[in-house]
Amino acid sequence: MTIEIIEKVFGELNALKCKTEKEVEEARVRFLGKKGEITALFEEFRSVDGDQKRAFGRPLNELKQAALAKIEELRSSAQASDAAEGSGDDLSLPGEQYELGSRHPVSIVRQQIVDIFRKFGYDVAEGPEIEDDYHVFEALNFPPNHPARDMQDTFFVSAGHLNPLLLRTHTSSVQVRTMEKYPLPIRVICPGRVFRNEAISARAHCIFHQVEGLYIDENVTFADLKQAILLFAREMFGADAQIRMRPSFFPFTEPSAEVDVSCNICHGKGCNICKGTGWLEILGCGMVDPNVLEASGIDSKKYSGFAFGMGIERIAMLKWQVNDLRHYFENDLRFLKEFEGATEV
Ligand code: 2U9
Repeated sequence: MTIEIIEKVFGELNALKCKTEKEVEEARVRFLGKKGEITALFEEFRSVDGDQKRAFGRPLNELKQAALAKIEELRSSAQASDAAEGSGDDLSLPGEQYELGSRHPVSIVRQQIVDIFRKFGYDVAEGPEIEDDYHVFEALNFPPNHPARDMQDTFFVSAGHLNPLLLRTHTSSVQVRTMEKYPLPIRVICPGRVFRNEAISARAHCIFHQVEGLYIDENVTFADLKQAILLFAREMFGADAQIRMRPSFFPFTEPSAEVDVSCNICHGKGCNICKGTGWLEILGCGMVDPNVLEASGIDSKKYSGFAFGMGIERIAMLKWQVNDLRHYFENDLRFLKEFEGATEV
């Protein structure tokens, strides 16, 4: 054993470079393994004469400590660069295909209706789905014994007191809140989800969506209502759409009407969509009952207004000839995929 040999191994150790963890392990075996260079020097040290042991013992121990530290240092930098280079997966392989969703037909039609009325200058308002009796019935001129106030027709959240909480049966409550809060004139549409205690069938569901509108100002007349509905029908169903009005009744409007649009399939000739009549019912409307205006603190001698309401699912069924309302709630991808890209008015 000579000091030169120990220094030579020191030199090799200092010059050591490793890129991967595998190379570090090879280096460890080369220096410190069972047959490693440093292990061999320790073997040789055993047979060194007693008086020489002092001269070699210390540098040998320093060499071993330096080797352990160097290997540790190389190992952590190799680990870091392996991690940065990734898992070794082939990144050029094609990625997994994710199926893209598309907008639900109810959302598409809701947006179309909202866009049309925004163009006419209406603001959009939303309100709570859990409402109180006052905003759903009382302020809208429903008499105390009206059937809609019955458990058979309305889902109650809390009953047994004067103003029970319930799931709104129409979005008219949002217009009532708008009248309470904002100054006149008011021109607002209220899209939203509504709830009725009904048996589910092809033509009815216990949850559906509405858009309702309200316009209040001085000198608003039935002629304004008719024009607004005609312009809406033409935007929604095509420039050649015709409308007709039939007298109807709602507690909150007087006079009231139901509106039909000329059938967009047979153009009035009569087909199985319009059941041979040439007309399709699209909405209800009327002049806001003076009692409704007064309940929200509006002077019914000075102001008048019109209101309308429509079911979004119904409009979508007419637009796309869907024959069963239940399709809208079942999330069957075969149905939903038919509306991919159907976003234009
Ligand atoms: C206020 C005053 C009046 C909203 C109106 C209708 C007529 C109507 C139905 C259509 C089908 C509901 O979805 S449906 O079942 N709606 O026929 N809605 S007038 O009248 C209002 C609203 C708010 C303050």
